[in-house]
Order: sequence, then C-alpha cells, then structure tokens
Amino acid sequence: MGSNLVAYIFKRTRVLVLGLAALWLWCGCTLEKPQTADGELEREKNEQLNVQRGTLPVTDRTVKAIAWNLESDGSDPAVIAEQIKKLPSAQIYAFCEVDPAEFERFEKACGQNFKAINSETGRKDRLQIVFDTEQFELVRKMELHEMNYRRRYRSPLVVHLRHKTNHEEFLLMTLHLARGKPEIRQEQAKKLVEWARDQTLPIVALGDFNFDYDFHKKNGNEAFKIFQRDNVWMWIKPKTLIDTNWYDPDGDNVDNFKDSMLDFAFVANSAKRWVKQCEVIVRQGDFPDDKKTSDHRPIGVRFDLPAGLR
Ligand SMILES: [Ca+2]
Ligand SMILES: [Ca+2]
Ligand SMILES: [Ca+2]
Repeated sequence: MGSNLVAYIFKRTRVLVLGLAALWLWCGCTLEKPQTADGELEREKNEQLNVQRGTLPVTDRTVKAIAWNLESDGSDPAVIAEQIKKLPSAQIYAFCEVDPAEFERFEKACGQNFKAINSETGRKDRLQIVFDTEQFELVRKMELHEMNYRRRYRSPLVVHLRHKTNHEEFLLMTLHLARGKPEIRQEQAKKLVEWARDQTLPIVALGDFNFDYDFHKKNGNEAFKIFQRDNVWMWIKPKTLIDTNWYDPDGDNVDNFKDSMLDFAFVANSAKRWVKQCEVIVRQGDFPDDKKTSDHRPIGVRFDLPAGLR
C-alpha cells in the first residue's frame, strides 16, 4: 500500500513538473519571439522600453548631444566656458544666445578635437553647433533664412553630419525661435513643419523653441500646437519634466513661470524610430540665476544610430 502511494505521488509529481516545464518553455519562447511580423520594429520597441527604464547600455552607435541657451547678455563667458567643461560628455553641443566674440572660447571648451559651425544671423544671440571631428564628418551646413522674418531674428542652423564608422547620415538642427512676438514664432513653427516634411534624411532638432510647455496643463503655446501638426516632428519628451528657464523680472527670487519648459529635442523622418531619450541637466546651484550664469538649464539628448544600414 505504502509503495503504491509513493509510486502514485511520484507519477503525479512528474506530470506536474513536466507540465510546468512545458508552460515555462512556451512562455519563454513567446516572450523572446517578436510578436509582430516586423522583428526589427519589436527590437526597437524593446530598446525604447530599456531606455525608459534607464537600462540601455551605451554602444558605439550611441550619440550624445547637449543643447544650451547661454544667455549672451546675462552671463559671464568665462564662467559659462568652465561650466561647459564640467557638463556630461557629449559628441555634439548646440548652443544658442552666443555672443560671436565668444565663439572660439566655447568651441575650445567643448574639447580638443571639436569643430564649431557658427551662425551668421541673430546679432549677439547667435547659434553654434560644435561636434567631435573624430566621430563625425561635416557634409554640408545651412542656415534657414526663409524662417527668419527680415533677418531680424535667428535663422535655424543645420549641419548634415556623417558618422565616421557606421556612415549613417543625419541632419542636426539647432534653433532659437522668436520670443517676444507670438505670431513670428508661430510662423516659424509652421515653416519648420513644412521644411522637415521635404527632407529625406533623419533629423534631430534641439534648442530653445520658446514653446512654454506647461507641466500642469500638459500643453504649450500656439506655436507648440502648430509644431505638432501631422506628427511630422516627434518630441523626445523627458521622463521627468524639469523647468528649463529661470524668469524672475520682479526680483522676488521666485520663478514667474514655474513648471514650464522652453528647451526641447525633436526628431523627424526615420530618426523617430531610433532609440532616443532626453533629460534636463540639473547642476547644483544652477537656479536661481544670476548675472554670471545662464537663465536656462542644458538638455541632454541620447540617440542610437541604426546599425549597418548603409
Ligand atoms: Ca544670468
Ligand atoms: Ca521657469
Ligand atoms: Ca518672480
């Protein structure tokens, strides 16, 4: 009787173990296999999830870029240059509100093998893109003067870069849209949508868009809404929203536009499918702003170029 019971239990246990093993195998295979016909799309989705979880490793296809409004008329260039040196490492820097007299100083602050492309419009509020020449080759550069009403504002600055090892080409744009006149900013947003629609290369655009994105209303100003049209551009929305601009004209040491964002990174065309993430860079004591520092926080963007497409 006892041995029969042991045999019975053994048999049942074996069935249970085999059943569990089969279930485990089925689940494992199901999880590992892409659920869509397009395995590449599934891989990208998984990578995006890893980015959100902060677990994606840096690869040789990873590009890091930093955009920062340097507040040309309200900061000390020597202090800013030192602060640039202490930023997290990046291969591309996109500055706005740069005094042309300081172009060289900021170029040098980015690193030894870096080259600057400087804009010609904007008087003392110029744009500057500085990139690592060991990683990128400059194919061409352009300023989009058609978006600069009577050249009174700042023409967006674009560089066409080619990665030296994987040969991927893309457009990197920086801009500083109009602040004072909403109608000018809205016209610029509209033209940027049309311009991006006509491009074939992947585009990364980063800078001071002056879109006044309100964290509580979850929306920006009219120019922000225009820029969203037809989903031509995709916002690389930071996981944590952090105010990017200190604005305190009444001097009460309280930011008059709290929980608002002016600085953004967007992608268009095939760059929308790249692994990408953006975060606002907070440094100790950066706000409140003073006469030596910038009233903007830098934003850091990470994107992974596709592997072996060309
Ligand atoms: Ca300042
Ligand atoms: Ca603010
Ligand atoms: Ca205030």
